[in-house]
Amino acid sequence: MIIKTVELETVCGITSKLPENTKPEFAFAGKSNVGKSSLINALMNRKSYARISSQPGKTQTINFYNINEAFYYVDLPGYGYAKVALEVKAKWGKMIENYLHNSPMLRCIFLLIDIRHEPSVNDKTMYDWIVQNGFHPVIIATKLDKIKRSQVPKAVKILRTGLGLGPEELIIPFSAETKQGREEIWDMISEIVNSIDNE
Ligand SMILES: Nc1nc2c(ncn2[C@@H]2O[C@H](COP(=O)(O)OP(=O)(O)OP(=O)(O)O)[C@@H](O)[C@H]2O)c(=O)[nH]1
Ligand SMILES: [Mg+2]
Repeated sequence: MIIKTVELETVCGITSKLPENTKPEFAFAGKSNVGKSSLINALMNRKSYARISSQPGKTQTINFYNINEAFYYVDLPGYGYAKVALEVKAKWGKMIENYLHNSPMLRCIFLLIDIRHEPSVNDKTMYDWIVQNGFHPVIIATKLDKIKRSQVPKAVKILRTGLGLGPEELIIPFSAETKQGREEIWDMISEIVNSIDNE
């Protein structure tokens, strides 16, 4: 995919109204620190346009990145970040739920899970929310560079079993370090954008 323009167009906090976008949206959900912002940077061909941090809890707003004036990447706040008051966590949860529920232009949700870990209770809850809202999440197994190549099939299987995925549901292993998996994700996005253009 050729990335011509990238613009952080809208930042939504807990009290902000969601934008009424007219272009397709692709959202990225997952636990805090799993690599959502890093994946978005890779998909924008930018090193650090989306702020990333080794400290979990970096992205605390819903950030809409306008790509090529054609579609949006939506960076969601990470869940499961321990150092935040329960009250704030609940508000983030509501904010994410509200977004899933009230976004007519949302076309695809990528759910990111660290390839090294079994899905957590929060991951499963997020997966269920997505499905309950009528979407089929695409699972991205992040930080692929952190495990040996020989361990990948087993790790993917653990994710599949942990989330209770069917054989037709997709898991794409990805590394923000090596960019492995990026083409596959880009292809998927292009296909959806093109199918909408041709409607
Ligand atoms: N080795 C490796 N490190 C990664 C990868 N992706 C992200 N990281 C690192 O993981 C940390 C968290 O990455 P972020 O992209 O900020 O994670 P996030 O999911 O946006 O986190 P929040 O905004 O807190 O929800 C950073 O130190 C990144 O450099 C990857 O594919 N490989
Ligand atoms: Mg982030």
